[in-house]
Amino acid sequence: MGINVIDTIVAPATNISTQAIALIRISGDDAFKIFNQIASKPVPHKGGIYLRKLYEQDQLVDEVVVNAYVAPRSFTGENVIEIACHGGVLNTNRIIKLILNNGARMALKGEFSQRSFLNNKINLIQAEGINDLIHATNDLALKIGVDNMSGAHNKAILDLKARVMDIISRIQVLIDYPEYDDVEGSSNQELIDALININILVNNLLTRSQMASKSIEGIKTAIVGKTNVGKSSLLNALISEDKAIVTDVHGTTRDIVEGVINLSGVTLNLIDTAGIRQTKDVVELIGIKKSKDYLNQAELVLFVVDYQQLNDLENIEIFNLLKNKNYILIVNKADQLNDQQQNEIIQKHPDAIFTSALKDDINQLINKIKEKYNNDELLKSDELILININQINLIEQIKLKLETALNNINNYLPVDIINIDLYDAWGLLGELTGEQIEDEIIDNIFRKYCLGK
Ligand SMILES: Nc1nc2c(ncn2[C@@H]2O[C@H](COP(=O)(O)OP(=O)(O)OP(=O)(O)O)[C@@H](O)[C@H]2O)c(=O)[nH]1
Ligand SMILES: [Mg+2]
Repeated sequence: MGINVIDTIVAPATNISTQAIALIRISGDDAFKIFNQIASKPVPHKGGIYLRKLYEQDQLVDEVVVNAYVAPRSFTGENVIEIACHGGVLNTNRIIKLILNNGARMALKGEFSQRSFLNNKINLIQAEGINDLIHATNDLALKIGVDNMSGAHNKAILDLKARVMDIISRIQVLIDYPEYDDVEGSSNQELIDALININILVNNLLTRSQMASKSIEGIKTAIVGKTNVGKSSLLNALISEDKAIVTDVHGTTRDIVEGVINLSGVTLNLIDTAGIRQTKDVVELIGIKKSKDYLNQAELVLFVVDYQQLNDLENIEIFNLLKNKNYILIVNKADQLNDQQQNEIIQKHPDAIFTSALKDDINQLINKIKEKYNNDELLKSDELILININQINLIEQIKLKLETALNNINNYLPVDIINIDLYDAWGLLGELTGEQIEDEIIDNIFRKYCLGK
């Protein structure tokens, strides 16, 4: 069962806080009727902007500006009244309560977008785009959100659907009219070629989407190294915050400290770990064990060393742990090194980069990370990119169905079997845009949105 879309709903579209103006949105058949019950003078049943006083019985509540939209010409496709009222917490809540008392129901999270979708104002990719836009934490997420919200790439999915349907119908002709075995475009080779082309498109979509999704969700990054080399200082410099405790005592960090850094095309989820060294301190040992666990789990390791002990036994042990890992070797405390010392290091470790966490000099590191996760292509891409887990799951399933179809056709399986997988792929494409999708799934998708959205 889907949500009840007959009710007229209300919700704040801005945070409820002390602010100049708050926005309250009413949507549904009775939007005008309900508003007019509390307004000094009715808002006429036509679009426009109106200044009105609101009353509770005879008592003045607020003076507000109203944006009125008549169905279907609104975001939700329903009658909509948007009230810009004065933004105090008490005031906003009082007006919402007044509207509730006059017959509206509180909207569920994301219900405005859901109604917009159900009324065919936007498709699911656009709805997800709006949500991505609101929650964007880096430029890439923002770009994808805007693109998808605007429907700029809807055509990509429609085009894929059309291509799959085209093959389905060519095969259907072969099934229905076996005597016409020379229908144009229906030879085995022609069907195979067409399918290969679709597979390439779907593969590219999946690769782009997975890369973008990973860069937005965040790369699991562990800051690892011996004690006192400046790991915690580096975390603080990266996130521009004094989050981790820094002292000149070896073994300062015992438990992990987390931080996030958003670069334009990539987000890193950072973990500062306890320095690795020989110790008898039980608490510290637990911390060191954790450090090694995080090192193993990390997708990127920032391996911090200082010049003096670069090649000692403990660092060699860490180098060994990093053998098959993606890591950056960071020589910190570079402010204490002269050019000759830096050159010596570069000769032995050409990939080493130099930082001074103390002086906030971490440019080399930032550039290295940007280089590693170069998402310029994605940032400039004018192709469809999808970043939500459920969307990426769907693309993976579509890919599998299309690959099965291609294998089957290559192995000369009967054409009606091939069409089963193609139909599945076509249906799954429809789920991406929300055409073929169950009410309950729709409900789940929209409940993760903000209230008032
Ligand atoms: N000169 C200089 N000192 C630094 C630099 N980075 C950190 N330090 C100092 O080195 C000492 C240790 O720094 P931390 O950041 O606590 O080192 P850590 O690697 O987290 O140490 P543990 O938590 O004990 O493993 C502190 O006194 C810092 O001020 C740097 O770039 N240059
Ligand atoms: Mg530390």
